[in-house]
Amino acid sequence: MSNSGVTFNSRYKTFTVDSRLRYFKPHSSEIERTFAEEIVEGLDRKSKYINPKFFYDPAGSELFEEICSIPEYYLTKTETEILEGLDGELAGILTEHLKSNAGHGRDRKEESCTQGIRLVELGSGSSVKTRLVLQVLFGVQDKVEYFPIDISDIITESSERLLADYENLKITGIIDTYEGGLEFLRTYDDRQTSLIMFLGSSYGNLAPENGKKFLQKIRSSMNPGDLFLIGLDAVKSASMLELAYNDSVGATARFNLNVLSRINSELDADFDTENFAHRAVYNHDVERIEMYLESLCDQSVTISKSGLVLKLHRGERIHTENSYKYRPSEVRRMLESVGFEYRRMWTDESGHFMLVLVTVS
Ligand code: AVJ
Repeated sequence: MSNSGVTFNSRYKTFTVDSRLRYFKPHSSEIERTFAEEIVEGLDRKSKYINPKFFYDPAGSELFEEICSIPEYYLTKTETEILEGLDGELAGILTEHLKSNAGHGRDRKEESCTQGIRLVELGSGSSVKTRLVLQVLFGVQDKVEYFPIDISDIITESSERLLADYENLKITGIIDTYEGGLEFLRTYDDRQTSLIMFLGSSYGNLAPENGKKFLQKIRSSMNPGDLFLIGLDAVKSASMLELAYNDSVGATARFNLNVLSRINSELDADFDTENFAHRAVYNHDVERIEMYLESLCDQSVTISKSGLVLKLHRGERIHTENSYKYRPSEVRRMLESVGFEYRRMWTDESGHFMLVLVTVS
């Protein structure tokens, strides 16, 4: 992999692997400073928290993949099942959509409309789901350009595997936050129609006000004719939810604790993971799962690169994640309130999970 150093966007380094694969990544010092700063900000206060985006170092991403394969964690399975069932219908919508856009007289050049749709994915997710959507796209056009946006380097691995299986696929990976990646794409080019996907209920990490801001960010990064497909977990019984976040093989616990190991290695800290326990509880009032790391004793932890000595007493909790659940009736309103045009919602038979397609006109 060579660093061509080129760039139309100086925040990023470009890694060109070959004509079908390249990555953009912000200069590393920038990432590290942010991590150290955000960790102090979250821990040097009375109610302590760590942003869940920090779960996804290579080990954390692997643990998350493991979680996705556990039966109690019904989210991935259910969403995949919905995707499998909608291929014909989605292909129809995309074909229709391309036709009506071509005659719509928008800003883009006429010929570019025939280039079809590019796939932008927020979070590289499981490549099983990506493949299902790529399959639909290859059904309606010959070539596809895929832009995974992910905070973790893990996209480099899944990309190689995707390219091996799809000859007419080109991948431009953006290793950055979602906001950074969307910003990047705006300065990139806007000749193709984008299908932006945000699957797995990752949106559920955001509290309503931040979620709304984020949807606005997505909305404003889109051009007329672009599509947005979002996967959301539905409100359901507390027992089913709590089981999904307290799995029987302890993968979710390891995933939660791994963020401390990550802080240890990247910020020179001395967390002893044995001194913490994983907790996941459903909060009925705000309809979300809350995850914590609970201190099992009075202890003091040094985080050198953050310049912080952290004191925790027994039973004190660090809040590591919120995972909001949604009611079908509120989803449409939520999306329309930021200016999306609602197209279609798909759910599984039990209504455990939702996929929603919206557009921008
Ligand atoms: C990736 C944010 C959707 O909230 O269900 C899984 C992360 N945390 N198990 C979720 C997660 C614990 C997951 N999201």
